[in-house]
Amino acid sequence: MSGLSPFQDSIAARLAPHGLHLRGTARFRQGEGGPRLDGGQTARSVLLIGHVGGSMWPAFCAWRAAQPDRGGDHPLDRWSKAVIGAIGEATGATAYYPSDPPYQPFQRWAVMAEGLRPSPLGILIHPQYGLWHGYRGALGFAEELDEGEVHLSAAHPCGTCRDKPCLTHCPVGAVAAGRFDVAACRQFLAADPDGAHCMDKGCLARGACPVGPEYRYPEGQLRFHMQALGLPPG
Ligand code: B12
Ligand code: SF4
Ligand code: SF4
Repeated sequence: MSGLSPFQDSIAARLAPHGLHLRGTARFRQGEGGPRLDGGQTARSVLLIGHVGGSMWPAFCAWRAAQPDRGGDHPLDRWSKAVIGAIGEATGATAYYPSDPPYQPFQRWAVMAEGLRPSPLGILIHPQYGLWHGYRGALGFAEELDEGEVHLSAAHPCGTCRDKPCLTHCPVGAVAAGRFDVAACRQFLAADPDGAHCMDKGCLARGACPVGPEYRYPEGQLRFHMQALGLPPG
């Protein structure tokens, strides 16, 4: 992103040592459904924060190794809150996190802020990073902040992807356009504890996508996300 205000640049600079990126700014007009701020007002701007490829993995692993309990049951959420929460406090923003219920519409915000579109798998595809990116938090402000330049004039990659290998590589057919059979996926993951398939190598459907191979997550990160997906609901 560029064309940012010095304020947004300063937030990007505080995120950089943690391998996190300022992904974009979603702006809301009055009455347009921005999230609620801690003070009770409605946010006019939401800064979206995320990782691209394995960008946050070294900082997260270093933090985790230094925690007596290795970060507890949800270490990535805890790390995200430590990093983004501190920036929120310093800037007077309200912080939101993707895994905190009630779920905030992170994907809708990403569509607004980055112009992304959904892949057949449901997750948003980025023309450069492919399916290898995600969101770690967001900061809400009462002010209208600059939108910055959204560099997404590139065509939606799925529109020109003829064979759509993401739809044919799941060993149990858990993914189809517009549908994700989470029970079938979890059953398969649970029956594959030695990690011969997805647990070790990452979701085969996601891995079949040819966009952004250089952003593919490192092995440790792939395993970490798969273990989280394999947990029973609750
Ligand atoms: C609940 C949840 C799940 C559930 C159920 C997902 C589902 N399909 O219903 C489970 C546990 C199964 C799951 C799995 C995964 N998830 Co998930 N999940 C969420 C979570 C926490 C809430 C989603 C939600 O209900 N939002 C509330 C609604 C109101 O928000 P919204 O933005 O408006 O939601 C829109 C989209 O979700 C979209 N949508 C939802 N489902 C589908 C399905 C299709 C086919 C399409 C086209 C659109 C679509 O329509 C909604 C309405 O506009 C979000 C984080 C968040 N807060 O958004 C992550 C999130 C969506 N998940 C994410 C990811 C990466 C995954 C996994 C790949 C995880 C992994 N371990 O690798 C898998 C695979 C998902 C898949 N193939 O669909 C990322 C997506 C990033 C991206 N690039 O888009 C998010 C944003 C989390 C993050 N930290 O970045 N997830
Ligand atoms: S394999 Fe093709 S259709 Fe599937 S997510 Fe990648 S670009 Fe889109
Ligand atoms: S993790 Fe494996 S079983 Fe689950 S959707 Fe991906 S390819 Fe299918």
